[in-house]
Amino acid sequence: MTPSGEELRARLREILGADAVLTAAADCAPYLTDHRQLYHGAALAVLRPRTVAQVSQVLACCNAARVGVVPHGGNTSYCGGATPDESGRQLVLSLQRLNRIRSLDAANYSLVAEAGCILGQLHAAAGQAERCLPLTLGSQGSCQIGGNLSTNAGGTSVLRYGMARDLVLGLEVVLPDGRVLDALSALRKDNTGYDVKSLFLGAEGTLGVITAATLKLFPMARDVATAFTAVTDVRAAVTLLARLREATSDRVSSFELIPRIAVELTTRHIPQVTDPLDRAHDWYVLCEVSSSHPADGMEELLGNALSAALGDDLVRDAAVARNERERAALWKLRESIPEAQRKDGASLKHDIAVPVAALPDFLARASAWVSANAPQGRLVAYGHLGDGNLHFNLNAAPGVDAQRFLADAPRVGRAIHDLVCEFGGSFSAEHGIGRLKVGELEHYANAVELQLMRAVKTAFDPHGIMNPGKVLRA
Ligand code: 2HG
Ligand code: ZN
Repeated sequence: MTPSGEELRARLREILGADAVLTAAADCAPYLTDHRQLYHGAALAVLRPRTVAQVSQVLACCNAARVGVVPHGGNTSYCGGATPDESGRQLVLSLQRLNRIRSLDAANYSLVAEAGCILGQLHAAAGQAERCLPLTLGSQGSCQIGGNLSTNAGGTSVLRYGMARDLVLGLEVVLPDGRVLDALSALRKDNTGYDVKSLFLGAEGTLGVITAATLKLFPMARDVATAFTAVTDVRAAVTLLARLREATSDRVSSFELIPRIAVELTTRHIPQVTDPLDRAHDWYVLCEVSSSHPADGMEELLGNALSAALGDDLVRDAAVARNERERAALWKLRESIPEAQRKDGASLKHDIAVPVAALPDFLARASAWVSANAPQGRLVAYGHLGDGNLHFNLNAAPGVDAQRFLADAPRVGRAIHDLVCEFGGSFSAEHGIGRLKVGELEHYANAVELQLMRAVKTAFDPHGIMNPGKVLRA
């Protein structure tokens, strides 16, 4: 017999202790709305376990009761992946109290962290051991590693170090029936059958709950050079990227495309952000090259490559950071673009990827479509040119009604995504599917892929309790 909400809560209090089962509206509120305020859910309770054993008992209990469980990390998802639905019948499972760094092995270049560790906290721990964890996200002060791995987060270092999935050596996962998969290996080589753990990376909590991970570390960057560069156009930016890779022995760690409007929005809305250059240009690149050798001449290599590009009319101007403060200011401009967009008003977001070389043609075609078919939006297209991932976003033009603008999201999104598809690209490069893009996945994934995804879901979670309605519709 299905237990009532009150019976279930009583059982969960027995497992977790009363203080770890939140039910008061004010306590639960922060867990019920997503970062973009797209969804406002309800929940039977918010659970805050302290141990893996407790997570295991909670899932076994919910599996038996057929109650949906929504894993919740730092709540920085762009697709509503960590927000419960409106039924009030689901439970939110916060991982924030599982926040220990279990070990760090400098010689093996690895660390083992629990899901609730804040990404920035892991950066600091790696740094203390003279190592680097290269996953770099604007939200690193609050996002949690469990969420980063569950969504296979990207960020600004992907071109050199890969996505979150590429940084994982091992995982510990609690399965929906309560079993614990201990695959916390620290091996670089392990060819022993199917790579089961990799299925949880990017699964957004729909197959189980990641409770800990072994992550790869790298040598610390000790010679870093950063430049904010005005480029002639987007094609010139793509050429510049290849040149920098060649000139630096492939040590480009970030290569971010920034349009003029993003400089205008950040300087207007974000305190202390200023335009690094004297004159306005249409397109910029924030690029960073780095080496673990403290005197590898990174600044000289970057400077020489930029001077040559200036002579070849790829680059119009550049500001090279002279110290850490200037470097931080350049990164602040880039990282506060989403915040500036939010302060400017309603926006439609398209987290797309195409092959890097196709970006200029894609941008030209997609921008022409927007001018002709969505004049109520102002294009704010920026992002990770180095790996082909663009945030092809639109902000409501001044005077445009926000609700009407947002209501047009499906039409605009479908047109942009159709074009992405034509270019062999992805409609969700780094933000995942969550609840927002379930329909797009059904539309664009090929039939065989979808069948396999459903088969995996059924095999891992036969009663459909894990993050119901996310990634795949029930
Ligand atoms: C970024 O690259 C984030 O800044 C957010 O992925 C992008 O707001 C966005 O669309
Ligand atoms: Zn991004």
